[in-house]
Amino acid sequence: MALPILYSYRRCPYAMRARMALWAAQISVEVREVSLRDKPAHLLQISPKGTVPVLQLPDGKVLEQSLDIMQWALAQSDAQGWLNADPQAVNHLIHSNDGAFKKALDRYKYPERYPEHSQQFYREQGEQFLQTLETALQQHAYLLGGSASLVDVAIFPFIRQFAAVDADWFATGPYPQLSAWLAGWLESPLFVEVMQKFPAFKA
Ligand SMILES: N[C@@H](CCC(=O)N[C@@H](CS)C(=O)NCC(=O)O)C(=O)O
Repeated sequence: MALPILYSYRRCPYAMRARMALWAAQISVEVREVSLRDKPAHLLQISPKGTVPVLQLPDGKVLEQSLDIMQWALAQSDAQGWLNADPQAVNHLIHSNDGAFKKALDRYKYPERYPEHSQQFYREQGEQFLQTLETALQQHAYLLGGSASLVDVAIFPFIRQFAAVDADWFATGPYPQLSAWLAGWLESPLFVEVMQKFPAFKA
């Protein structure tokens, strides 16, 4: 039987969250690792917006948002209970992550592209979200309680990027719980598995 096709890019945080959910649900997919500079015609045909991840199901249905792919995968199988979290709280945190935090992250990573402000300014903007997460993690081991949920998986790839801009600063900063939470995800067998290198897709 044909497998779902996943257009992915290894280092993309949106693609990471989608792969994490697909792997956690033990759904086999054909991974098509793309070059963002040379997107395959089939990807653009099924999803003209041209972002990854995109999942095409065997019946032809196309999921072109990472969160939709996560939700779909976990609806098939959710052995770890990642969907057992208050949907409103989930949406609120993911909205903050994908919105204001991602914007600050892009500017902190590439300050030369956004010369209106200093890198320090952009870092401080991102830190508002880091502080929210740190406070949550002081209360419980995961963002919304004592066990992991969709929201942890959806957010940690972005915190990974933020932390990596200046690893010394992050490691020694006022975010000990967040650092430990991030380290836990980075060391998890699931993350290691989804970060394996896939051969570049050739149409
Ligand atoms: N809202 C989308 C965002 C996906 C996204 O922006 N992916 C980036 C890579 S990390 C992308 O494909 N950018 C298009 C490009 O760089 O040409 C989702 O959640 O899937």
